[in-house]
Amino acid sequence: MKMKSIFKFSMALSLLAIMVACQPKQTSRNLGEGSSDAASRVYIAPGQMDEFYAFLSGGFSGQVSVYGLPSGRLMKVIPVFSVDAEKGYGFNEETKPLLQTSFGMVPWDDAHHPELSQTAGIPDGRWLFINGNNTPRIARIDLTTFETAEIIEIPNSGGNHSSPFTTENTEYVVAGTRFSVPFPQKDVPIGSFKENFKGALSFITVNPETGHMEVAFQVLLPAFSYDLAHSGKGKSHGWTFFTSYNTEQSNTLMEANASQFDKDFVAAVNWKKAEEYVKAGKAREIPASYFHNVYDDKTHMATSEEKKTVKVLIPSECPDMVYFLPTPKSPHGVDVDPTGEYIVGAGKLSADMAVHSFTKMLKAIENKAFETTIDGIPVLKYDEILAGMVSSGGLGPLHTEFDANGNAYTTFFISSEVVKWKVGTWEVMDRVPCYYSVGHLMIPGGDSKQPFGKYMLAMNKITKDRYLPTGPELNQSAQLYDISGDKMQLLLDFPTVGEPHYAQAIPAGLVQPKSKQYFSIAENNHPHVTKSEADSKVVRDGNIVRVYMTAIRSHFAPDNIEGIYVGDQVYFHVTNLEQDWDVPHGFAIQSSRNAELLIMPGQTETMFWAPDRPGVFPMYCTDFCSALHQEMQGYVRVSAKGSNVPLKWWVGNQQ
Ligand code: RUQ
Ligand code: CUA
Repeated sequence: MKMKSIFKFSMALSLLAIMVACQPKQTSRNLGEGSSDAASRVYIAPGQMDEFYAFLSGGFSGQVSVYGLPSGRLMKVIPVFSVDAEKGYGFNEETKPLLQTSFGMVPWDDAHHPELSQTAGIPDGRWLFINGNNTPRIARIDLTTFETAEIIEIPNSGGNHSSPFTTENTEYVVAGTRFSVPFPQKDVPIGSFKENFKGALSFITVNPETGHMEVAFQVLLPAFSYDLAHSGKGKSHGWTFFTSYNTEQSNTLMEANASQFDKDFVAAVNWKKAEEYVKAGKAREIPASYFHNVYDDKTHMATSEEKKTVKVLIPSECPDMVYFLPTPKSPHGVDVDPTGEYIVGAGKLSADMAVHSFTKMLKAIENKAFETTIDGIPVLKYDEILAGMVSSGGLGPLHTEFDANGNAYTTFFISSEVVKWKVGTWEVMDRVPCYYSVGHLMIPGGDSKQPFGKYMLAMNKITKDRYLPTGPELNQSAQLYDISGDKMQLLLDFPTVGEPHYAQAIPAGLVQPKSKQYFSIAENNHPHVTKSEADSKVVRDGNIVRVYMTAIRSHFAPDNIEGIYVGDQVYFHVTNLEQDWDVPHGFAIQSSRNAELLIMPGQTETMFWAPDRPGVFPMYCTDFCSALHQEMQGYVRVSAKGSNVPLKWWVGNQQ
């Protein structure tokens, strides 16, 4: 490592420490004039609704939370990669398969980047995708139900961070490995990093009708760390850009060793070209093991399928498919402006931000303006592709989003601020502080062809002194700014669920009309559905007992069961017979080592119960559903193994 860069790097680190330690105390008191005006602009009167749905990732919570903007009101936490006892997600038999992976059932992940599906480059309100980092996966959430509908595992990856950024018509969502890993995964010395490790960039197709995902192909790149991505749009449609760091290819003490080179790369992948190569049979079919899990709204069940191969393209065998764009210095975010012309690489260890021109990039490719070639991938000449530099005076640029008026907004982690600058002239227009140490920011539609603008949400890593203290653990925070004028104005700040790395927002009108109110009982194809109370029953097959139960305000049928023995494996298949909005029923039984069930109207859910001692165990509805909710209860009698209490069930006097 050059002395100069060590110095710069440790300067940045100590600056960060000072900034975090000495942040000025900012309270609503010194927001000064305009603060009451700010309050009125985020105030949604009782009975009124928000203008935008905002989807914030939960980071290490593994979930997505849904907020209304501008109010900042939390409306729902959608369980995605982590089990959620509140909703029975990952505990009931129907959703367990969603969390299956090649490593078995994984009950947690680290979810970073929500990404809305797009049509013609504009968010369309159909689906929300999000990446799982630790066990590389992409999930698809259905925005009619606000539930996780599908999860696909990504093979040959470690730390799926540069994901799931969509292409213009959601042809693909992408996945890039943050941690390069042996390809294929095997037992090799860590020191053989350069020979044995690779970085896979994956392109996952999305079926335009069903949304179903499939790993179409992977592009095998050198073992760098692929950090973030964005797909081209308009003129750059057909390309996806991935940032990389650790082009030094180090495998230890990365904070210093991966910060040596002045420039790392943005990898530009021409996926239309890649498609041609796949069609022409250039892809190698490589053995792999990864899971594809799909939830079906008609059977109300998820199923899991193991996939066994993946198509891999090697750049040295596929010319003109990948280029490296030199970008200073350990870039984090890569963001493409609404026209598709400018590619902003935020070098988190560099003071100025390099903006590349797509037009110049094409010209450099045509003129073969290459600095060198790495593993068959041409490195374009930096000066030939550079559109301009943003000299912001900020430190530690991370992410950029755009408004509809040709402005860009970049977060600076170290100097803890958002800087607004003009696309094309690169001049700085405005800057506002964030409390504290902002990571991502989000403008509704701000990574699309048509930003909806109006608000900017900064998501901050450090909350110290912003809220009443809650012990050592403080929530991360989001801050909402009005960006409709020349100057940004802080309107609101609110704590978040988990650590929101990124968010997306969409006008409510694109989602709200399609929101499902209940599931049709007539169309319920669950294999263990009970469509009417008269059909409720208990069936024994050896030591497996299936309870076909119904729930309706305000009783279960059956609500009394006898003839269950210690050692039985009991499945409660509970169907909620309600056909009305907002009438879920819950189900819980004492001694179950599970969560509750929370069954939507028209849905069937299953709880597994293994009674381990004789007794009479109460069961009840956990969701306040009517004036007689408290009466929605019953009993299950459990007898010693081998006793001869007959199997019986009833509700009311039908015993
Ligand atoms: S990250 S703060 Cu997207 Cu996970 Cu940049
Ligand atoms: Cu059903 Cu409470």
